Amino acid sequence: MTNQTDNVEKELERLRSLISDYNYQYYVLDDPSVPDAEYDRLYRELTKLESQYPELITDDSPTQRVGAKPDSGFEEVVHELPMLSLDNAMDEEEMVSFNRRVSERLNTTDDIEYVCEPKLDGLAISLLYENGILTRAATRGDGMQGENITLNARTIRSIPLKLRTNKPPERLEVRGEVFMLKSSFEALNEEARKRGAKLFANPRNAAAGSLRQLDPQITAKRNLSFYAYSMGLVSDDFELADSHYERLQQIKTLGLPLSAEVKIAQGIGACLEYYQDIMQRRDSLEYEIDGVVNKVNSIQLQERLGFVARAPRWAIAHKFPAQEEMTQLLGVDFQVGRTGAITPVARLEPVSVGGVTVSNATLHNMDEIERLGVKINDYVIIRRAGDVIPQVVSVIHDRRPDAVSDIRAPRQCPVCASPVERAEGEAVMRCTGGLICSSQRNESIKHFASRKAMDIDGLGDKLVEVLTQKGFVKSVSDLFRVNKEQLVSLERMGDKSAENLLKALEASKATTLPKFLYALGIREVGEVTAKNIANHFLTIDAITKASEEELESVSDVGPIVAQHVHAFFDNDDNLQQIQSLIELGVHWPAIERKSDDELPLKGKTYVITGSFDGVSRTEIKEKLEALGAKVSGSVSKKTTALIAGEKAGSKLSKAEALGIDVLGEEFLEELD
Ligand code: 5U1
Repeated sequence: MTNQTDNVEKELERLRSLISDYNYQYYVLDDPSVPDAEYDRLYRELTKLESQYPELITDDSPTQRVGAKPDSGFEEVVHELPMLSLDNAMDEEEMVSFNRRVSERLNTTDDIEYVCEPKLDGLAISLLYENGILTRAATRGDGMQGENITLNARTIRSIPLKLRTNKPPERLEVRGEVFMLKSSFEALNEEARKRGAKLFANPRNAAAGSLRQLDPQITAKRNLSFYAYSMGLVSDDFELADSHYERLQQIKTLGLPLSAEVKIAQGIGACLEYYQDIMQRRDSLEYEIDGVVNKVNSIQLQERLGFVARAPRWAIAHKFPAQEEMTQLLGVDFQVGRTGAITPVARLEPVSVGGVTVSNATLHNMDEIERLGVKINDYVIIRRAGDVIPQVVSVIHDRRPDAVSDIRAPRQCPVCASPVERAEGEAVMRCTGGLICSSQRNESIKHFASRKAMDIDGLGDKLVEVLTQKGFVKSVSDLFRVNKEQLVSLERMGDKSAENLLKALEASKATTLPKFLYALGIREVGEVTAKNIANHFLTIDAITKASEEELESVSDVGPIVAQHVHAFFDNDDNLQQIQSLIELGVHWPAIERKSDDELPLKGKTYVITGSFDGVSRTEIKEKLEALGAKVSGSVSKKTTALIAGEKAGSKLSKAEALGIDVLGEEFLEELD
């Protein structure tokens, strides 16, 4: 080997090792030590050097995650040790019976030590490392035989291609779950919705669909995640720990990620507490879970307990109440939104889903109806997860009644009878009535009054409906023209409430340009885009006069958004409304031009956890970023502060342990 090649190899090794360390800190320790930009810089450096010396590229290099599409489908893989399934406990009583059976078999009255883990709603896979290198990944399949998905598993960034040890075992099989973060799922569906493409019903289906792609390039784009939960085959040269918990720590030391929620519980009482606690925090977790897995911790006791059929006697899945239920589709209503978008909404035979009665669910658009193949009177599966609007996820074709009827797209707006149009390549139907359409008008007024827009305290959706029905309000500017006499004439509106509403209307006139712009309800202009446009042009006058080209120079504004903004201000009625609002007293302070360095949160790093009233974590992130801050996924010494909402979990404990400032919802108001 020449001296130069020797040096290049050393440099390649240095870069790969640094990238591997950063990956480990990010995915396994959940504690990144370098900013993304530094990671990207090293990655680019490695790619460049490898392109100059292709003969020195190794299969375990981080640049080699995405390979070429194989010629044929997935090969079969026989699991040397079957991949077991888990028995389920559907309620506390069944959990108590499970614990009793364990105690009786072990002939003990002492508390059993369990390990509690979240039951991730994903797909079980097996990863085989031979001499430290990932050589094969396989799906669980039927437990005996799965499919070889190595090329796809290699694209998952949290799965190391090489174990972090100098003395790797000859063979080590790690088992765990591939899943999709809720945020990745939402982004994937949002992008599909924009393209009018098929939506995934839930993160699990999205993960399954992504893992079973024949082209690894597609899987690579899907942002899948992995958490390990056990070992399978292990060669004799590896010294296994005596407890499940310690074995998980061994897996972690080797570079594979675990859920941060894995805990030891002494006795069944502690298992049930863990279950209740994590169920409470379920919506604020970054991934979907459908229960808790409880495992006897001691391996010796596990061995004494053994198996029945294909499930271990030492483990059980304590399931959460279902988020999906079956019901009948009674009819479909078409709702018209503020921008004219017409959404089919399923009217359902009311059904309780996880304790909440659901009688409506979204069907998104006509493409989705076609994809589902759903007809009126069909039995359907509906799903309710977190705060998201319930949705119809599938049809039970086997139960189709004789009398079903097609769902027909309306040709006319169901509210104002204006023609409905559907632009080429768009999945969404729209009412062309504009502000003639009372539904569009009402929805625009509701949006204008809402908290993140003009924030008119006490003017909720119901009251807007009443004011428009009575004919007191026909446009957003009319809101500032209502008088006390009109208000007290409304049902259940006393003198005091009327005065309070008038005061709130008056107070709302003092706003900011970004909020005002957002309140106008321009298509595709959310809070962040409104802020970017306002900060770019500084005055409403400049915004109304901006060309599409000028609008496109604003960060985050592409040709479509620019077109919508331009079209909005090209409309005389809209300009008239703005003029009236200003004449009626709506005002805002002038914006001073700020360079990036002057952004108020420049140099600060925040972590967001838990849930917040009326605002998603993504929205908070976007706001912080617009003010120059960085938002990180995990708390570390470098975190400026943790912004904690309801049901904050491990991130809050970590911030407290590190003495990091914890800020509440009030902080978000300061950002406005
Ligand atoms: N968290 C977790 N999920 N899960 C699934 N642990 C776990 N363990 C499993 C399965 C099927 O099986 C082992 C108990 C054998």
